[in-house]
Parts: sequence; structure tokens; C-alpha cells
Amino acid sequence: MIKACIFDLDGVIVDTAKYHFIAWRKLANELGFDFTEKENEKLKGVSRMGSLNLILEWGGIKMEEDKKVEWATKKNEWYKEHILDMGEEEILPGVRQFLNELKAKNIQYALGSASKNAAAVMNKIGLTEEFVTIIDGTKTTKGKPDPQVFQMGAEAMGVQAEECIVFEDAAKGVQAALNGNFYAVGVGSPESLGAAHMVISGFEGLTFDQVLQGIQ
Ligand code: B16
Ligand code: MG
Repeated sequence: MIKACIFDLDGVIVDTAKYHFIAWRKLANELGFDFTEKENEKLKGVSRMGSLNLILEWGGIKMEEDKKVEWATKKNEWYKEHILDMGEEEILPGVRQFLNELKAKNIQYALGSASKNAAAVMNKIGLTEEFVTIIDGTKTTKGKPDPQVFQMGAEAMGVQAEECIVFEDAAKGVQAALNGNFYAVGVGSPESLGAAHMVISGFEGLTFDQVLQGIQ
């Protein structure tokens, strides 16, 4: 019996992945190299410092820890410039309707994101109040694929992992859900998210019953 859902933020509720990409690319360019959108896929669901380490590796750059913190801070400032203007209109198609359906069916929902900017983004798009809890990168100590972020969400809602569906756009996030015994719905392409119980291209036209059938 499914009693709750946990949503990832970037790439599931809003497309902030494009803003992360612009900001990381600016950082790479300032350091004298570039990386592709395909490589960017590998950064989804990965923490800020984890992402920086990967990017520096792609550019063949070694850096002292204090410099890394400086560059990560710069990237975050650039990223924050992009989220400043965000509003309700950036909620991805179908998400609002899907949340309404959950509400009508008394299914609780929480946020499970790696981002330390999640609370700010949720405020901007006006969704904070209706989520039971917002678990984000400021509250967790272990990154995806560790299930900690989703376990904390389930605990706050008073449900077991087996009673909860996680929606994720990152392969690492799907893995985190599976590692914690949650049902996983991948949001994106089956090539990268095939491990999930079900893969959807997005929420447009999607009903909760379709998800319940799809995860069986
Ligand atoms: P920040 P999610 C993740 O959010 C993003 O997918 C990932 O690209 C980003 O590096 C990470 O948050 C950390 O974000 O720098 O804002 O703390 O997909 O788990 O909602
Ligand atoms: Mg994501």
C-alpha cells in the first residue's frame, strides 16, 4: 500500500539542471576548458563539491582544497543569479496537477534533494507549504546513491520505504531509492534510468493510478 511520495527537485519538479550546467560551464571556461551536455548528465544528483571534483578531473586540473571551495562558491553565486527570477511558471508540466491528485487522495509528499539551494527554489516556486518536509543538502551527511535523503523524508512522514515512491531524474538518485528499498520512478530516458521500477518522460497527463500500475 503506497502512502507517500518523495520528489527530487532538480530535473523532476523544475528544470534547474540547465542553470547548474550554465554555471558549471562558466567555471570550466574560466579555467580554460569546456565540457559537453552529455558529461553534464553525470553531475545530476551529485553534490556541489562532488560535481566540482568531477569537472576538474575532466579538465585535467589539480587544485588545493581552499581554492576548490573558492571556485565552488563562485559557481554557486552564478547559479543563484539564475534562480533569483524563478517563479511558479517554472514548475514542470503536469507536476502541479499530479500534486493536486496526491492531495485529493491523501497521499503525503516530501522533497528529497541533494541541493543546498532547494529551500530557496521551493520558496520561489511557491511549493514549500504543501510539502510535509524538505530534506536537502543542508540536512544530509551522505550523498546519493546513499538512501539517507529519502529515509529522512520517509521518517518525517511516518511511513516505511516500501510504502513510498521516489521520483528521480538521476541514475544515482534512482539507485539511492532502490538501495533504501523504496519504489523508484525514473523521470527521463530509460537508457540511463532503466534500473527504476518505472520510467516516465514527465508528469504531463500522468495519473497516480498509472504510476501504481507501472511500479508493480
Ligand atoms: P547545490 P537534486 C542536485 O539536486 C543537482 O541535480 C546537482 O546537479 C547539484 O550539483 C546538486 O543538487 C547540488 O546542488 O550546488 O545547489 O547544493 O537533483 O538532488 O534535486
Ligand atoms: Mg535531480
